[in-house]
Amino acid sequence: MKKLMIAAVTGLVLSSCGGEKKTESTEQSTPAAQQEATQPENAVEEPVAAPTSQETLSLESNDQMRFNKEELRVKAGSEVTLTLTHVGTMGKEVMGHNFVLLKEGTSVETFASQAARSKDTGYIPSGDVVLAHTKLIGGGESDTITFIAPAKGTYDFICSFPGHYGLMKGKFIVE
Ligand SMILES: [Cu+2]
Repeated sequence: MKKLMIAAVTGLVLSSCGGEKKTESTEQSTPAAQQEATQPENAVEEPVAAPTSQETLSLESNDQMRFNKEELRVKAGSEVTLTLTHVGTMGKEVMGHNFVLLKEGTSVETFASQAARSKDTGYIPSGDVVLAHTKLIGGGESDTITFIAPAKGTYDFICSFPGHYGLMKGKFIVE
């Protein structure tokens, strides 16, 4: 098949006169390749809310009740994959951690006090102020979540285990 096509192209080139014609002839002799090239363009129009890019974030938490980052940055519209790791050894009953991303303008203090009363749901209270969260993990564990970055802005993230948000907090910046 390849040999046949090369022969066809060579034939066309030989029958034409200029070097410029060579590329033209190649294009004309491969209509199938051209059709394939147009297919991905059509497919792109279908998923309207497709993420514009991928972001991978990793965040550590420890037995000293700390995250290793106070700031996380992503691009608006990107699909974010975040992994929270507990690098300590203490169990989640005494030193449990999670990552909770809050809607812009949420009072961290008010949310944290609601969260502290929501032990049965991993300290995630019901309501609509949580944009994304991991599960509660103990030493040696990790949890990975994927979510679409919210609109441009600065958001608070905390660990909602009782008493942790004072130290375990940071800014999630979408730009
Ligand atoms: Cu914590």
